[in-house]
Amino acid sequence: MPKTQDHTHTQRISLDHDFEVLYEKACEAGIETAFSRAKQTPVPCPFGSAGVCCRHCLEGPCRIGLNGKGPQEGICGANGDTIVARNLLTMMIEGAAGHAEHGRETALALLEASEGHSDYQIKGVEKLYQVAAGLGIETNGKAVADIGKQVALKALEDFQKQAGAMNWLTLHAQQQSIDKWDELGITPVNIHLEISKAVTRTSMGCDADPVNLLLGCLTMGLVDGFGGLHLSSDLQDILFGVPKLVKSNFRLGVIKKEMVNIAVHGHVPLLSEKIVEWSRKLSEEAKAAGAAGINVVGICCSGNEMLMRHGIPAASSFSSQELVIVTGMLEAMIVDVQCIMPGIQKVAECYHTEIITTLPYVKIAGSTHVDFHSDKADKAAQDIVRKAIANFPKRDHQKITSFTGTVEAYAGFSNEQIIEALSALNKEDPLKPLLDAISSGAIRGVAAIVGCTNVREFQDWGNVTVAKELLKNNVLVVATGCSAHSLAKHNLMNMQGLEYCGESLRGVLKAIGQAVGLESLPPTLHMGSCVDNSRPADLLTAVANRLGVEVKDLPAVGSCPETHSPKALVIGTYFLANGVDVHVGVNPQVSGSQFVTDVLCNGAKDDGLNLEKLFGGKLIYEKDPVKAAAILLRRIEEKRLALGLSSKLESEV
Ligand code: BF8
Ligand code: SF4
Repeated sequence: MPKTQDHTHTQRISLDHDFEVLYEKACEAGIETAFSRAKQTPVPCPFGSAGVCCRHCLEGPCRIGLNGKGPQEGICGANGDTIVARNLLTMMIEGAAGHAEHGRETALALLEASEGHSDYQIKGVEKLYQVAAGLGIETNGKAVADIGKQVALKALEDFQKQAGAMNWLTLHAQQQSIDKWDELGITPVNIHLEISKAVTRTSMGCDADPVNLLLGCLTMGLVDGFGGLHLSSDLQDILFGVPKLVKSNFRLGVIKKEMVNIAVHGHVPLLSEKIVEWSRKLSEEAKAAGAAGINVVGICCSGNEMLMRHGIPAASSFSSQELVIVTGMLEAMIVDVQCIMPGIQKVAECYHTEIITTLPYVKIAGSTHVDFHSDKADKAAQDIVRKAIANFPKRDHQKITSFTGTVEAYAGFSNEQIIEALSALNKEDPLKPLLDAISSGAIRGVAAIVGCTNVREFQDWGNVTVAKELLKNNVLVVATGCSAHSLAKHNLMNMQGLEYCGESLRGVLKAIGQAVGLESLPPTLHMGSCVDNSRPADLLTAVANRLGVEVKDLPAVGSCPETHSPKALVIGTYFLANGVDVHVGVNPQVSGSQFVTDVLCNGAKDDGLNLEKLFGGKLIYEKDPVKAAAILLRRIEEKRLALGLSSKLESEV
């Protein structure tokens, strides 16, 4: 295992050996993948990396000279601070828009299901009542469909209201936070309005105040958190049910040689839910084609969604998505939106794999397109599954590489599931056992390891290393997104991984697990996809409310060691606006402005705007996962000390 992320001296691309085998196979066959393309451009552009390249008008592109050398202003007079802050906001907009669109599609699907002209039904009735109550919707004597419609309309209102705060923000945020956001003028009114305003302010000749632009970033963080994450998770739970504890498998052995293999890839579970359903219903047709049945596997966050609710096994996180095709055993890869590499099509053309896009605004040249709408979802899913079955006989058996190894993993840790498990220890006050463990120091704090894998990083290494360091030091770790794939593949979501936990954490995990009939809870808890970062946020809010403090006061941190997507940056900004420290392991592209770096990263100072002073947490950029974990552990101990809990820093005071 390498000690650092430097893998340039070797062909190594992943801690997961199976992908290294496939990468070698692809290289030998002359098939290009993101990993080989990354090696062809080993050094990213230094100006883009520092965030000082501006393309906001046709005077440019302009770039600010690095280290004070060369031009320090663009042609219009925008300086480095403005350009860096503006570029950061542009990334935030991109991330928030993706999540907001996810939320809007889900809201429309709930509306159509409630009105009875859709192929979906409401499965999470209890969650529907809970969300309706939170929104102040009268439920007495009303039919489920009626309540569903009211909830969907409230969600859609968050895309159009012109005054007040977003419904989903008041539904989930602590009042103290809302007061702070109001005072700063950053509380979002409606999702589309804020995105449109932010696009306007980043365009040439508009907002040129780096402070104001950074406040705009925080608004985008709130849009993302409430309008993207919370709204999507809530409505998905209402439509498809709240995730419960499931056991499944990770790694490439989940792809079965004798089966028709279908990968679901992307994010919005509307599509993948139907693919899973119809794969089960059409298994006889697969048998008639000579296969043993149909096997659905997950990639990226669609994989997480299907794992959480159906126990569907997971084949790959983001960075190795193309290599799944190189197994030669994938009949179809069905994609919807976000984090889908265009490169999958060229790789698929070397095999019998059919790439099927499903959204009118996300197509890939050369791939098959099947339009997917909630009122014709069954028909589209049947068509897609039948295309996969038809591809099974087209396999080239010379090109197959199969794997047998899988790793067992537990998932399905919604807050409802966590509370249910804790209730087995204390029915009246389920959070108490968790709070007691934190107060006593048996659990030092809580960390959410979230986000991506990144082609330029040694896959899984950062995610797994940060997790192991935190576990060893008795921090409770929850995970979402592609980082959850990393942790699961390396035994951190099954009982084998308990050996990485410190003794007191292991004791708590065992006590809770045994109360619900398991040997233990797994070392890290899989809470879902990236939009499900709403779940750790809700958990922290529940703990803070129960303790009578603010989320910012809790010994809690977020970490995204292998950051790839602007979505991860904007999720991080949502947590920063709530006062939670956020670590990124990949350059956030702000180093071209000392001012922006200071505001985001440099701790509470006496003068000027500063994230930590305003909200209570800061951005931590550290590439080395061991050092990053040490910084996070110290932040946890600082917050324990401030809360009056036992702290390892007491002797320093
Ligand atoms: O939304 S973790 S690489 S797949 S951005 Fe993308 Fe990052 Fe994976 Fe899911 Ni999230
Ligand atoms: Fe250059 Fe200003 Fe145009 Fe950006 S907006 S490209 S800095 S002139």
